[in-house]
Amino acid sequence: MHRVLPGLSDRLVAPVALLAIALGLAACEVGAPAATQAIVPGTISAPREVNIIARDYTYVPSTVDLVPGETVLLHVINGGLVIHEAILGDMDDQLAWEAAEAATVGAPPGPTPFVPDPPGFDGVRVVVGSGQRLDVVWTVPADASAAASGWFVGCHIPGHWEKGMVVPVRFPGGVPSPAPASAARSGAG
Ligand SMILES: [Cu+2]
Repeated sequence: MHRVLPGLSDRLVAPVALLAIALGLAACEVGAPAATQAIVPGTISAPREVNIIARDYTYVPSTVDLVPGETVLLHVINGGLVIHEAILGDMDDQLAWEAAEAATVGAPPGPTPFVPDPPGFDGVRVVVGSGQRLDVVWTVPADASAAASGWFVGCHIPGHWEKGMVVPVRFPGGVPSPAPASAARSGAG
């Protein structure tokens, strides 16, 4: 479940803009992701803030850390020039959304047509226009790390997944989910 918090937007735009710039600069550096501090899992009364910045056509950060069962306050920011979305879910969810949104190809310009959640979807979907930011409170499913295919943040606006607009989710103590191509091979388990 999730809810949108439009009231926070004005106060936090400046700090988030600075963060976006900082993250954008960091993304230009070559090498492995920097070690991160231990995560204090968020709770319903004190959600942990998580920034996801969409660009044309990828995300910052390049790996999103989540703790199963924690409640997070997602700040999804679109720093790109076209509409994007952040769908957090396992690979089955990603492929279901890819199929569902393929039906919107050829729609007239304007807001993305309504697409219902695919059956069994327990992730979250946040659609953000260029320059827009949405804040969403969402609880990570407690069994998320059990998904054999791994979890990802992906965009299924038609054509964007093909451009590689997907980054892995990493759960504590684990390694990032394998890239989609290799995820398809590691079905055992
Ligand atoms: Cu996109």
